[in-house]
Amino acid sequence: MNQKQEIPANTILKPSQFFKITRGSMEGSEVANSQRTLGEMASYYMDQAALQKLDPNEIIYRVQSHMAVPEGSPGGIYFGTTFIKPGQVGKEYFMTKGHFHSKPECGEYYFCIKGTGVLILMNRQRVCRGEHMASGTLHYVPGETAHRVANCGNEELVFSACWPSDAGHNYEEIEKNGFSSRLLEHHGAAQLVNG
Ligand code: S6P
Ligand code: ZN
Repeated sequence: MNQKQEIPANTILKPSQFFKITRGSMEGSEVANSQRTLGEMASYYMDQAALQKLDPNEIIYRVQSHMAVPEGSPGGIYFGTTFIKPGQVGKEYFMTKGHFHSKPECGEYYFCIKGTGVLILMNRQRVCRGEHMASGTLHYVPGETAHRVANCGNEELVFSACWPSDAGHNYEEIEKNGFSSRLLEHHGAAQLVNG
């Protein structure tokens, strides 16, 4: 949490937080870091035999975020960058867990810094669609829509996001029921496939 000191009128402050536009990385005392290993996401992948052959300690993605107000505060917005490694579990590309928002009507912006991937969106009727991500693509995630990103390229996929500070994360629903489609490699190309 940020303890903001009172700033005298007309002060022009030096910037204290940084966003490296070409890399997507964030720097500053208020930047928080988190990561997800393959082991933590074991149940999310389809091919459990392929999963057993991989290192459960491998970090699949990491997230940097700047949350200027306490989590859950109405009216604020958060900013973050996600870095997903390239790779597959069998035919399934490395991906984020994915979630609905706890306040389900909250939307979110995603924009891609580098790499290639697919933003997978699933509505409340469990119908999925995908949007290609590449450097410069901008994506609006509507409310009531689960969102997950899979990296189908050969390099790290980096994207940034902006979301309401009271959106929250409902991971339980995806943990329990998954997405209705998966991003799988088929003859070298990425395809969204039911299942
Ligand atoms: C937050 C936003 C992203 C994700 C991040 C990791 O609302 O959608 O910052 O948190 O991409 O994905 P996940 O599904 O593990 O939170
Ligand atoms: Zn979100």
